[in-house]
Amino acid sequence: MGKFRKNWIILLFLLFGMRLNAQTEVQIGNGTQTGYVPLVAMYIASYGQSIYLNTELPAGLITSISYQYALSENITVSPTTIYMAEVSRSSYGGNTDRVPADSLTQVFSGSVTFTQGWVTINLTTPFDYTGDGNLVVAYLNNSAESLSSEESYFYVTPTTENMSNIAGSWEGTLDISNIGSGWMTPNESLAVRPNTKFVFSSAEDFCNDPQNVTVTEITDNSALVSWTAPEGQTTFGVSYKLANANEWTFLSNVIGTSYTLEGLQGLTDYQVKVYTVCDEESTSFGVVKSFQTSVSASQISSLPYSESFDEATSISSWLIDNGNATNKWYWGVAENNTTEVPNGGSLYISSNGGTTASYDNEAVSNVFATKYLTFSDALNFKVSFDVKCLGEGNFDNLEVYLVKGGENLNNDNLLGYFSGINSWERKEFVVDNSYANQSVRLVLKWKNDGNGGVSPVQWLIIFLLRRCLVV
Ligand SMILES: [Ca+2]
Ligand SMILES: [Ca+2]
Repeated sequence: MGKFRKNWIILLFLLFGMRLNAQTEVQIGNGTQTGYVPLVAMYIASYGQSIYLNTELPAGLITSISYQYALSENITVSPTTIYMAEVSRSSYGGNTDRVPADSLTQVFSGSVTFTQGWVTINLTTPFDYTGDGNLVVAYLNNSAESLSSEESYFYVTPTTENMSNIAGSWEGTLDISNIGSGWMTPNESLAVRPNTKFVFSSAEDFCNDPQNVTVTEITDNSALVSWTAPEGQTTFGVSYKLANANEWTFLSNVIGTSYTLEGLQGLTDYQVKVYTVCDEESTSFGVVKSFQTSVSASQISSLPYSESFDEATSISSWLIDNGNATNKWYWGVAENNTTEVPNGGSLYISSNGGTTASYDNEAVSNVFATKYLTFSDALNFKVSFDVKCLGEGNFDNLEVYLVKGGENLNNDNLLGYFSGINSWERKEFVVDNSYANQSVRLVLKWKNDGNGGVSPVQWLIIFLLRRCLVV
């Protein structure tokens, strides 16, 4: 997390004592009663807004916000998303009256742990508050679980007008652009505000992120990350991780504005983070970029090609793109149609980490598994595979594409879609020599909508892809 340039501020104080207030802390409220703004921890999701008047606040860059947590029991709210906006209003009307989502700016996204006392949240994106309007702060708790059985959590201070609003949900996460009136109570405007502290910082005290971070020259095993230095800064930190990993791996401190990532794997999604190292104690929050390495020669197979999905180590020759979907492709052993291979595996959709070949038919998913091939010279090519797949008609099904060169998935390269198949069936397709002598992608797409459909969907696919002549 970012820190402020403490040393520099102390130095400034020594040199120019008048500038001690380069960082200003403002506290709003010192009440001793407790309440449930900015969040309701009992509910699985909640959304609180509070208004702070421009007569109470200075103008400046807001770099942190603190709330006074009252309980001895700690809670971790993850994900927490905090938004701010400058508004003309100074209060809320009815229970569903809120500052709309499209006028809010996201200033924090991450996990927040509340322990008894003041808890400070350093904003991931500082908010430039001009002071022309009043400040609204919105706190979205989408933890998707009840974090406490208590009913009030924060020290709050009464106000004459309704200066807060809170909505909660027992049933699902909240979409701030569509809170609606159908959510369970509490859904009300309140004449209290949480006791709150803001830190205002002048812009030059803040350790700024690098700008224009880009990832270029991406190969199957390397990529060049480059950036523009903020004024006066020369040193930057670079970390990276697999896109679906939690922990960042620190690579190096760099003096300069580029760094080459090496030793990467082909067809793999990565994230790289670049941050400014302002001094020994302070770094910026960092800018994160995502990229995918290209296919490596060893991942491109020539014909004849077949895959039984029995060797787990072969998975890296396929590109699996599950995005953030609940129903994911797995290369596992829950199903196997190559019965001559005991404990063999298959490629299937699972919503439970590969344990069973079954899907959650309420979680909309579009996921892809791709194999890169080179086709040689032949008049025709045959693709065949075994499939077992229930699903739901045209709504939840497997689509199989054979895609040339730079083409996108479309109806012309769709071989077929499959559902309602409850025992193994072999499917065969023949394509013509327009595929000859070029690179081809075999793409398996699983899609399902948000309701209906038979689970478990099960399939096992054996691809037996051969050059063949058809007369
Ligand atoms: Ca198999
Ligand atoms: Ca469905």
